[in-house]
Amino acid sequence: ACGLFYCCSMACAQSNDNSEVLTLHSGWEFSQVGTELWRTAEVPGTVHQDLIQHNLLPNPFYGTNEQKIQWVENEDWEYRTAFTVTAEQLKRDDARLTFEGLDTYADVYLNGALLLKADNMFVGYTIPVKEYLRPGENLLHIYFHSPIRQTLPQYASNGFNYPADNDHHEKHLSVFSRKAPYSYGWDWGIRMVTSGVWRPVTLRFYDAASISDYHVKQLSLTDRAAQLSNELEINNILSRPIQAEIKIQASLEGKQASAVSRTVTLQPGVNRIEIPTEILSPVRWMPNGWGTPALYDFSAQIVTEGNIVAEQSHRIGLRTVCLVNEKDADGESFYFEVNGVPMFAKGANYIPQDALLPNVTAERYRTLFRDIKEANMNVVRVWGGGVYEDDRFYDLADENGILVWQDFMFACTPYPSDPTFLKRVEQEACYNIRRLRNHPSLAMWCGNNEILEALKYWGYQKKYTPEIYQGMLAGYDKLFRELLPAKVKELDADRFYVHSSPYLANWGRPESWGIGDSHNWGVWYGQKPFESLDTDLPRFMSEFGFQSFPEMKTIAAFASPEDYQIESEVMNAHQKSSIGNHLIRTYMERDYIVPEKFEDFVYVGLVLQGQGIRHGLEAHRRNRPYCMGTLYWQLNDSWPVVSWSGIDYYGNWKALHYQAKRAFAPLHINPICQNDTLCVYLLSDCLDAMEKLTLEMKLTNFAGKKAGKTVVLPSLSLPANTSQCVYRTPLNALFSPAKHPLADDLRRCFMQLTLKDKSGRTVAETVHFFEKTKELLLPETNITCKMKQTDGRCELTLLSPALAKDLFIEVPLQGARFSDNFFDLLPGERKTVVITSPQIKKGEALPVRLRHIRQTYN
Ligand code: BMA
Repeated sequence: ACGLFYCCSMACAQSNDNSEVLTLHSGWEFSQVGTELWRTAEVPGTVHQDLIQHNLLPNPFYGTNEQKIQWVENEDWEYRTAFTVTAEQLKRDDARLTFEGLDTYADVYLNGALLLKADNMFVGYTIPVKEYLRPGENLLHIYFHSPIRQTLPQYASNGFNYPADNDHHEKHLSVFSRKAPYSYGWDWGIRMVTSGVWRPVTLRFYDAASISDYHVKQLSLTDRAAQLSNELEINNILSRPIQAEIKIQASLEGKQASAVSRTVTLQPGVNRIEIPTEILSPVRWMPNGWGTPALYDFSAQIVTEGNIVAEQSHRIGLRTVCLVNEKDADGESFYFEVNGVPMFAKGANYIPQDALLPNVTAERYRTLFRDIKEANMNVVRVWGGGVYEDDRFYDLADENGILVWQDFMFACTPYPSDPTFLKRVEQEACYNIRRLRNHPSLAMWCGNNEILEALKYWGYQKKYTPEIYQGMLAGYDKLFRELLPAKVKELDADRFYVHSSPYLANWGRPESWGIGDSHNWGVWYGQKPFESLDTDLPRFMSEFGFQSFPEMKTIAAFASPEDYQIESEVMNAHQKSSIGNHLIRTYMERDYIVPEKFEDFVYVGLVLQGQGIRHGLEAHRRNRPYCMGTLYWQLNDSWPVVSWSGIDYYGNWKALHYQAKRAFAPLHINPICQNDTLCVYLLSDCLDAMEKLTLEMKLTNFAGKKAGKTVVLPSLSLPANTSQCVYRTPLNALFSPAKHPLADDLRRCFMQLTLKDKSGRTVAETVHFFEKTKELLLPETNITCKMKQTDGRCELTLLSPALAKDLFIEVPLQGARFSDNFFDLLPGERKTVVITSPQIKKGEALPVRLRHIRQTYN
């Protein structure tokens, strides 16, 4: 069902065969159609990047420059390059040109011939070009039609405007194109409707046959053996049958695990071949927190007449992953079972890392996965308003044991469902399912983000005529209940598919909590308190979130001091949620004393977001197995902006990312006060039960004085993979109300909880406050800070005589990493923090600024 054209998964092949691959990334030029002016260009790239490079566009992220760059989307752009082909190369049996990504309406010409009219950014194209090539210089020329002008006639003949409200153009054209939705604007996104050759271009010369697809399918997995089927699609390009030997090898860390070979006759054209392999005593791929994500190196080779004519390889993880979605007494479950064990999913929703995708370097991908792993996450959701990510993304997910929830790229609006559109979607589904299905990290497919919810609850019934609305419903079924599941079934039958997230309905409807996954926007849009997360419990929270401003050094990257006001023009250009500032303030007033200074407001906002979301993450973990996962909105940013993210555009962790790391620790102590009772939960995501644990609970006042009896619970046992309440006490039994009124103690004391294993080693610790931060009688304090600095590293030793709450260590280096930050510096406790950054130099004192909550009262 998928034409060969679209389905070549060559992108992930690392070949040792005797083909020759030219990367066509040099000598490119671009021109605005109508100007005849050609300038140098970068490929892979976008027209925006090239214009910026030539100073024809200002930095789009700075100030209000977003407005100044909008003209680019209305223009057509041409790209061209010349490359040399030798007579020798032309003697090879075949040549294929591969575009891994063209954004979007691209007419491709080679030596005067039209090769391709591309119309889908999400599809890679491989085209046989031998007949078009000539010895010596060859000319490649691509004409990119404006994605705006290209779709205006569709808009005009459509008869209504789609409700794609994140699209910041009055005419919602985004829905007509298979192009990253977020690039048209989003409630955290700059509008940059790009054009360009956004992924690699290669030309491959080879003989006899090529592997157009290699799927390593896991048939069964036990501790004794893994049975696999190597499913190959081989294209014999000769006009006669050829004898070939197909060799399949698998190894683990260089040690051979299996090798089979088979002699076959390849008929001209496409041959489908299945070769079984068995791996004895398989080492399983384990998610982060559960062990090592073991990866076997698989390769398939075609050997004819003693030559390896084609080779493809994949890294394969042996594991079972299923999404258990079954009716039960509470409604319908929704959880991942990995290698037979229910896994509590901990993670976040991922959006593209840049408004200009080709700017994302390998280094940035690596750093992002380091961030994910260090925060004890085991799942990331690739949300449907961005792109099907680069191979590098999934490779890193495989290597780091991070399961991927993969949306198809549809979000927050109905889409067309005419035959042309459906055909494009079919091609894109085929291409991406085949590209991604070998990844052990790929855990599930999801049809779209929030479109079912939108159709039911976002008021379209009133906004549109019954005919249009019925058409939207029918279109939904065609796309998400028919086409996409059929493609998943055909090409990736073992993976779970759900047609939408959330599964059923929205946060306004409590009856939906018990069924499938939920997006809880009761906190934020619904203005419910963070504490509502304790009781508004879903089976799986796939989205909930809260905004913050990025820290000052990120604001300083796009604004100058005169813009440092919440509602300045520049700050507003970087706050895309119309109610965002109001909601941040409303929530801050509930829990904090709202500071007057802008810098302090930014800081307290970061603390607020981190504490609030942590409250939810803990509630979700505490309520397992009813609730079996929590993914907050959102992991990262695509430009410097006010948003729901836990990591800003420059890679700086906000308080939220540190709080997520704490709340997601494999072993975690979670104290919670409800109705004047303190309950202490122990949360474990460990695969082994623990015995003889000791929990110590110590009460101290903010000046460091003992404030009550230390409670010690010895000999605790904690089953594997569980949440358990181990201690419960009325608050007035904890303190000595005879000496002080309880209310006073609650405002000036905290509890330090420490969990030790049988050898006395601390395995978890946390600090608990009994009142909202604004009620606490926080002391003034002087923190001493000693610094030791070498190249790349600065070690701070901090000491404070009294509590410094939510201490934030700021340094002016983008992307600097902190061993810890946004923590409570406890009275009299020495704390060492290590800051790393290539920009730290021995002998150049690093300017460090410390902020804590009490300071913002002055
Ligand atoms: C969610 C997401 C995004 C959006 C976020 C905040 O539902 O799916 O569409 O950015 O809400 O509004």
